[in-house]
Amino acid sequence: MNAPISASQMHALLNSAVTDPDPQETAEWRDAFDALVRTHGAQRARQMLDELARMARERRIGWQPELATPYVNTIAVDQQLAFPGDLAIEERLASLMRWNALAMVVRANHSYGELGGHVASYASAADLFEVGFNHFFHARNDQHHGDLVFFQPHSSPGVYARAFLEGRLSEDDLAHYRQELTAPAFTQGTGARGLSSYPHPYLMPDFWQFPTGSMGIGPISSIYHARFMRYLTDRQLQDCSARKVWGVFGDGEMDEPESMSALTLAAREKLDNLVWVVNCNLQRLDGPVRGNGRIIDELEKLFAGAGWNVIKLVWGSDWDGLFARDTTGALARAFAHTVDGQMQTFAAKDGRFNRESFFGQDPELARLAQGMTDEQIDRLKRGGHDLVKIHAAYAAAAVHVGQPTVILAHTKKGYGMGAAGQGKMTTHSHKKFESADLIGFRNRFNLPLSDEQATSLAFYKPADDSVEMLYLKEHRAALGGSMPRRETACDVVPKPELAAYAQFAVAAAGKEMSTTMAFVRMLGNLMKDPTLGPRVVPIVADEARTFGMANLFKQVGIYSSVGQRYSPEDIDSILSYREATDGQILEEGISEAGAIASWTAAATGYSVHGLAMLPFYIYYSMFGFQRVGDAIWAAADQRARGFLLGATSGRTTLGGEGLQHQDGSSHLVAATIPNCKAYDPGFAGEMAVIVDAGIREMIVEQQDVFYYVTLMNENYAQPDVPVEAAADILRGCWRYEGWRDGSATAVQAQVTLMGSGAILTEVVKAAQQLAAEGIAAEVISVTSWSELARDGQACEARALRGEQANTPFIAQQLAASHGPVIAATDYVRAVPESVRAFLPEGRRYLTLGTDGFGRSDTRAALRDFFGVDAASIVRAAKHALR
Ligand SMILES: Cc1ncc(C[n+]2csc(CCOP(=O)(O)OP(=O)(O)O)c2C)c(N)n1
Ligand SMILES: [Mg+2]
Repeated sequence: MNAPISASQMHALLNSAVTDPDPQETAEWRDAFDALVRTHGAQRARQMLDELARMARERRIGWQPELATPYVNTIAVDQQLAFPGDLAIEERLASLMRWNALAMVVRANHSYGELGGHVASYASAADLFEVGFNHFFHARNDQHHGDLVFFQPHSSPGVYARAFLEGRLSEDDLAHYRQELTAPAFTQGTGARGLSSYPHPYLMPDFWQFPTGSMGIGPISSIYHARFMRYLTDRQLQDCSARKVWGVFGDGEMDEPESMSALTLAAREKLDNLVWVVNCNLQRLDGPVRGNGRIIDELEKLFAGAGWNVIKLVWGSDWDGLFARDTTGALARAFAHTVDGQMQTFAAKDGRFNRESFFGQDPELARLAQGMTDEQIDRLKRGGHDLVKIHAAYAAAAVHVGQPTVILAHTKKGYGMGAAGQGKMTTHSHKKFESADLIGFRNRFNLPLSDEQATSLAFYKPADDSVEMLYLKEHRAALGGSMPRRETACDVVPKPELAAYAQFAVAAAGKEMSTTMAFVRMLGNLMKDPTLGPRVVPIVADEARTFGMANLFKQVGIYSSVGQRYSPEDIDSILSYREATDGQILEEGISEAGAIASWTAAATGYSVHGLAMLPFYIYYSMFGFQRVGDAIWAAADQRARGFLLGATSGRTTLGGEGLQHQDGSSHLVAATIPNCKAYDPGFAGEMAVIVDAGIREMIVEQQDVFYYVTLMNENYAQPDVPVEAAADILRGCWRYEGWRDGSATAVQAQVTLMGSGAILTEVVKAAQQLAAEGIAAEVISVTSWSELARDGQACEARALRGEQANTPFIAQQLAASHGPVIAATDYVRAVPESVRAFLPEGRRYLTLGTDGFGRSDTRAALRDFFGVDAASIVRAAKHALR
């Protein structure tokens, strides 16, 4: 509680809405309990309550303890750690951050009204950030691998403002907020750099670590990063025990399913290295988060129910005295009836209004406010704006053991924006400030600015030798230096030769297998490599058995922070289910959102931990780009390096599964992500060449790309893949000669058949059928439509720039043949259509695809239905030759 609240106050607080049929009896019970606490202490009281709860359950009286606590601070004044800083200096610093952040946004919009930007979010979060920066967020240095901090995206101007005072960004840089292209650094390579709208590691690779711009992705990502740090520690790859993950998120953001979906995982895994600060400014973009309720209460129940340690940070220090004087519990009663929509109105109005409307609702409240001026009432702080209270909450969270902590910080949206925006419905995007508003802001925060400086939105930086600057630098130095800071230095892990782990796939000699089987065998072999093996992170979302990976359970174990506390049912089997603290597989259960967050954590280990890891997340291809595409987009922003394996891929290969499982579009989406290299290999040997090249590119050459490879579950004879074809396979297509069975008769015409993945075998059958009918065909195995299209686009772009234009690779590959070209895939037609513009001139191009909904039937029936089977390809070829 803020002040040690008396028993009667608390009683009023808890029972304000309940009518008591026998107050005397109640009083007797209360007195008895009071006496128990007084004479035998809290431990005995808890024991007694447990006993009563047990009895209540026995008698089945239908009672459940409320998960909510009163609308006051969790940390009592007498438990509050003394503030270790200089409050006045920190308050001045916070005010400067507020000012520079505001000036940056408003200036950008004075120049170009279309640029956007936000003031109100940071205005509410500034103190939450500042306490972290001054006292808690540890940067990476020689002694400490660094904390991970997720910043609320719309508050990025505040983070830039701090980087400005710390000397990391210049005034000129701030003047290029949201002008990344017009900034001189973009065009000339030197000078002011543009500052990205939100935290984007892709755009500011030495600055931002974690992309949070898409609501919900930061929260879930932070949980899986915290869990991945445990994984690294338990597997003895890196000791992360001294590091924390801090995340500041919005209260509106908590409505995102991703924000909530892994709360129980965090509690189950006892992630006490994780602290969330939910900035409860009670508003989102359109209006109140819970106008008719209280978001803090709702979140408290939710997090407590999920097993988190909840710290409510509701009221600032000036309320301590009010609570202490409130002998009848009037404040508590009032809060219990005040919903957030009303609380927002109080935030938007002045002291006089609040005296009349809030304190005026009850004579007891009015009495409490008697000695205060309207100005003092106006300045009563909410907990999330009080540096002392925030520090106490963070300190308690930092030492809490056995649970993740959430701090529910009560703030005002647009804090200090005055009539221009504080608590206003429209404050989220408010960025037009009249001169009077700016002067008001200056006065409100005692900024050392003249009228002229305030109205001209001058940035302000104190002198280097001022107490503020010395304080700021000293505190950051003690915490390892500036943050956020993204680093990329990591060791190069040598890669085994392809032949050492995948010879069986490249020299398959006609052996029947599916590309999934081949992949799993390769993965098992790779994990045996003494150097690279331990860096491999296999990730599944409850589909390991589907993909034939059950043998890995025993071989490398499933990661569990507690080992295996049961004897598995299949203990006698050689493939038994084995959980272990040093287990290597991350089995995420049925959560593609969780699995992709896990993959992102591993795929960015090279940067976040300076430790290159090699994750392979294998899943139903339909539940990847379609299901968690935005999370993959964020991983791309975070410059992830790893493999995504879309298994049971395609729309017709996965026979019986039907509409919701059959994927015809993942390659279309994958193609839209610039640093994603997407491949749809038909042969095991092609797949091996691609995976091998990916490992080299990501782990050895340390390029910021990730690979998407589709795998099939259809068994067929796998040909040898010649070593000379490797380069073409990686560029996107190669001429496959192995299909010729010698049955060709006289040459009548020529046709080229292109196909990829699941449909390559149909293309081969079609070529053989055509050849048997005397129509000479050629087969081009396409391994990546998107790489071919990108190459074509690059050639075209060079030509448009007037540079030496080379021929697109696909045109080169087709140059040796003539006649029409037929392309068939298990994806929508837009996939093969993506290369149309880059074919040699004058060649007829017909594409076959699987547009529409999938359905369940046999592969043969499905391929016939979608028109991608051998017969359809033959028909198309003959049609084109007519
Ligand atoms: C997935 C997603 N949907 C919508 C948005 C647009 N958006 C940006 S901020 C915002 C409101 C944020 O409210 P809250 O989380 O409460 O943060 P506050 O600004 O109030 O601190 C919305 C809807 C987004 N960025 N991401
Ligand atoms: Mg909010």
